[in-house]
Amino acid sequence: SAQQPKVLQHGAHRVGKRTDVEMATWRGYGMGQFIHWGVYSLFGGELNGNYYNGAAEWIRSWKDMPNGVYDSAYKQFNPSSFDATQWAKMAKQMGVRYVTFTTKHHDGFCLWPSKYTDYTIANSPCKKDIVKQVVDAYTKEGIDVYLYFSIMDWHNPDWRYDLKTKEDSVAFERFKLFTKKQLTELLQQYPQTKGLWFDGTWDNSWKKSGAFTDTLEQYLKTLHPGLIIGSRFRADEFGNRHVDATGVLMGDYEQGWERKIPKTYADVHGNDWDCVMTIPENGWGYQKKWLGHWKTTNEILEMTAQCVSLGGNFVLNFGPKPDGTFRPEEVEIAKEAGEWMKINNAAIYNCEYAGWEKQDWGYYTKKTNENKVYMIVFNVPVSRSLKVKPSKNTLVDKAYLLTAPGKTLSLEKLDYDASFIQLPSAQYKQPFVIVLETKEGG
Ligand code: FHN
Repeated sequence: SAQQPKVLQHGAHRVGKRTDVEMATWRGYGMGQFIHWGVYSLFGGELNGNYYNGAAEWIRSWKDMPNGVYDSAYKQFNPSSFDATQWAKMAKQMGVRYVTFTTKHHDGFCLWPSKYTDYTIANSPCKKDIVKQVVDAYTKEGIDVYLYFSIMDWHNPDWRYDLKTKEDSVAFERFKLFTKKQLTELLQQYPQTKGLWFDGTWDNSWKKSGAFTDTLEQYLKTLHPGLIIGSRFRADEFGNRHVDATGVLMGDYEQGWERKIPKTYADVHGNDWDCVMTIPENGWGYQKKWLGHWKTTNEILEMTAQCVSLGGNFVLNFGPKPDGTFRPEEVEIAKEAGEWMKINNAAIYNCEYAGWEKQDWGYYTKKTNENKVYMIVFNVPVSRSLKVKPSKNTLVDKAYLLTAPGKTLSLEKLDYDASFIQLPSAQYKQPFVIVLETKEGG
């Protein structure tokens, strides 16, 4: 007999995308910024001249880290040059439209003065409420703020990786309450928050708490209507994460695209999604030495275009130094990306998957609710002929460079459904955008 779909109590509560205005705004962001900052930044991946061969924000877990050294390091956290307004202005210039900021990473250190633990910024020499300053400064610049929060908390004695004994369960009950109180506190103290970005939710203890995670998510959303929470938060009653036992996404968008980008639209299964990316190969918190390859601005812009062309947002991570300033490479990337975005953002903001067959020169994006498709060109062939093949029943009416709207580019029809655009002879040193005005037909 045919298999009946499982009836889940704590599975997804919605099939398909959210249709509200908050989520439409999220969908239109195009580009975002991630910031990892905390006690780990003090180490910068180094301990007594040795470099940690892992992501710098994980250094507390390094076998060479002597007991207690990390957990008392916050007493040195004193970012004398931290200026949230400067951060927000740099982000604004770069052209990002949302930021995700680490309120608490796996080490458990809180960058806001939480009432529920002493392990906070209030007890460091810094004393400032960093989260408040970031939220206020970015909001003032018109950049939406999302709060990163790690459920896994290495500092809290009640945290458990698994629930094997009665004692584990008792401790974890306390931990769940602590988590609920901290999240409530964050939403109440920083009401401008648009969403919560959860992490550290992969352990058995959390996966065995499906009912709790579901109830908590609903509670947070009641507390803060419109709140956006991705698929990393909860589990269903069988311990499935991201996608429930019936195959439906749990959460407002797919949060699994970390340091990887889907190749085709089929890969995103009709969900909203964003990709979070590091500039060096791996590592989110400040690393004194960037070993290996780190991405150029053009690589970053290409990733942005690729994400938007497949209906997602691209989020670039920054790891500020312990003094609160950004390393020069990050400042440079933000500046260069911003210069490009200033000219070309029409092809990134409020754009979506165009549904046209991808071509080798780059990426198509489509302006939501408009008859405009953009070609973001990264590779100009020696022939300077760019093939354009619209989706079925769409015709290209007019083509022009985004920077020269008055000069129409000629379209040479190839067959019933494709054309060549001949580019003017010039040196193409930067990625650029061609606008296609479209109409129904064909
Ligand atoms: O372990 C963390 C890591 O340190 C970093 O915060 C990233 C960001 O997406 N999330 C976790 C790994 O998935």
